[in-house]
Amino acid sequence: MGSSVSKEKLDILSSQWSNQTQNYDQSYADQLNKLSICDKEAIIVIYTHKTLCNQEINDLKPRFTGYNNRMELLLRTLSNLYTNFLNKFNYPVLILYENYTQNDLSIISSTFPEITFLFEEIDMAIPSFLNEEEVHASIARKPVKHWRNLGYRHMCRFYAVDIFKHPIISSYKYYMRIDDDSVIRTPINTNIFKLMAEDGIDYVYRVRQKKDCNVCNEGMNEFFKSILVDYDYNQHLVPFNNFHIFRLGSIADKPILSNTEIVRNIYMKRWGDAPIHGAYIKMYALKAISTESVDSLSFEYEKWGLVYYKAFDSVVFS
Ligand SMILES: Nc1nc2c(ncn2[C@@H]2O[C@H](COP(=O)(O)OP(=O)(O)O)[C@@H](O)[C@H]2O)c(=O)[nH]1
Ligand SMILES: [Mg+2]
Repeated sequence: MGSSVSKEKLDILSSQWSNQTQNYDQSYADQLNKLSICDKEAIIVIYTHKTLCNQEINDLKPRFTGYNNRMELLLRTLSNLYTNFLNKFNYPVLILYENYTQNDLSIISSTFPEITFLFEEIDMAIPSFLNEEEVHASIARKPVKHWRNLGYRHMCRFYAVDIFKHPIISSYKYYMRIDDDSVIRTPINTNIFKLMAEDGIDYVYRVRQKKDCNVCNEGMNEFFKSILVDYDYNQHLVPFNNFHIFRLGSIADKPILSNTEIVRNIYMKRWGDAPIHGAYIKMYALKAISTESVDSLSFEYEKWGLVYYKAFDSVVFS
């Protein structure tokens, strides 16, 4: 285990961060002190909520059939993550959660005693520079079925902006996102983070999206064009990023992260974090690689893709 974080340092970090979004309590400080933070290489991040997998969701996502709620999906995700990656490469897992009880968290940590967990309750609000009623009215419009809800917008904002200022995550060199419905199906025998360091890779994503929804991302092309003349949303990479790895040093100090238009449009126009990541990659010429699908396996694709992780010899879906 590494050295503990001083209370003073934690207070500074916490006050900075709670100005942004989150509040920390003492139990968080205690957990943090238990985390081995000696090795600042990488942390795994899972943003989750414990909603029910009801019939409607099962119809939309048949792979959820048999699961009662997303905590059950999360346990499956953790099981695969441990068996196929963490048991060889022991990185901490930060779970940002909503609607889980303390008992749920105990079940999660006792089911996986080998995993070093940090739990943090999500406490996001609509930013004060936005009009709450307008945000709710925009969400209620629902012009497409995947317009989603407020919680989904908080999640997009987290991955598009807030994550890079998170006091714990930002102290690591890399973070890996994996969703509660993502499954690593076969062993990853390579230390992905070391491989990225060796090859100077800034961003690893699941697979390229042909295009994202234009209804959701209204105005995004014009916005990024006003910053970057040759930006073209329809041309450049939009990654499926429900599994991705970011080298934090490649993005965390960039001025774009302070541009409130991004946050405004996530709430008002349902801009997605994936095309926003694509724009960052383009703007800052980040070296991004896909764990790209192999064409001959394309018959295995589900709606969102069963993806063969060529580079890491693994299969993930989410
Ligand atoms: N806390 C919280 N997490 C959410 C919410 N909506 C989605 N997520 C999480 O964000 C990730 C992506 O959501 P998902 O519903 O799988 O979206 P999709 O893969 O884009 O269809 C998952 O890990 C979800 O648990 C929400 O309202 N609250
Ligand atoms: Mg998903």
